[in-house]
Amino acid sequence: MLVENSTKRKLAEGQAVYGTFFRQPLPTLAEFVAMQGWDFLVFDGEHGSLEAGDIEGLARACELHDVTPMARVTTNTPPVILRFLDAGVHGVQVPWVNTVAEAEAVVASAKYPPLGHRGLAGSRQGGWGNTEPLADFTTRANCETLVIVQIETAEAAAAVAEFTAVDGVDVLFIGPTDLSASLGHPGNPGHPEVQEVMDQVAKAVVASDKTLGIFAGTAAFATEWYDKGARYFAAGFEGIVKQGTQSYLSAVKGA
Ligand code: 3PY
Ligand code: MG
Repeated sequence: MLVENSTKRKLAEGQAVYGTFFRQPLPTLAEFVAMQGWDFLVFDGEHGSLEAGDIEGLARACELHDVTPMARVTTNTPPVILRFLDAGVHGVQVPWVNTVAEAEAVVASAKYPPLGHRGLAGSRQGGWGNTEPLADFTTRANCETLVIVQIETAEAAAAVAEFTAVDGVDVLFIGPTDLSASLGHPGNPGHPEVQEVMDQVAKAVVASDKTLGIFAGTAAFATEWYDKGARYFAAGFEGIVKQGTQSYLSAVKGA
């Protein structure tokens, strides 16, 4: 149930927030992960097999520990965004948003009138109308829902200044991996040309009233991008497990 979006509040207070993508349909594991101190988990429908039906238990696991449940949806279409939100996530992260019109479409799908045209019904996100009238919930949801668009193509990066003017978008999130492919260096986000485009995107976003987000698989990368102004960081769960495992095993077995 969406009462307060603690990640959105922390961002408004100027805090940095850290989360991890999660793509297993396993609420108990999500609960364990939520207890590790993350600010949010992003349930990944894009690079994972999670469906809206998996979200209810996963979101509940987060809510037990005041961790914000988010979803990365498969596609930028109203019914898809609606089903993930209704199931109980507190915000959506939408991949492959390449034009301003597509960014506006994300907002339209994620917000109720008068800000958008999200379909309205009693849903898990709104407590099925048990705790407040639906009319009040629509106002709350319009304030609390976190809207994130991913900038991960050359086309999107070139349009970043226009993206920063789209009302209702909270975070512009750089996807370094897809961006590397789009710029002709697939799998090499460290390539100077990719870095240069990422830096241009960062400057435009930091100069605006939007939050800069980025995929940050390591603490070192997150720290580097904190210094560039990013405040919303999402890691990959498998990468985090790998780093913890390798750190343990190299300590006990030697490098
Ligand atoms: C990318 O790097 O392409 C991403 O989508 C990261 O989440
Ligand atoms: Mg991507």
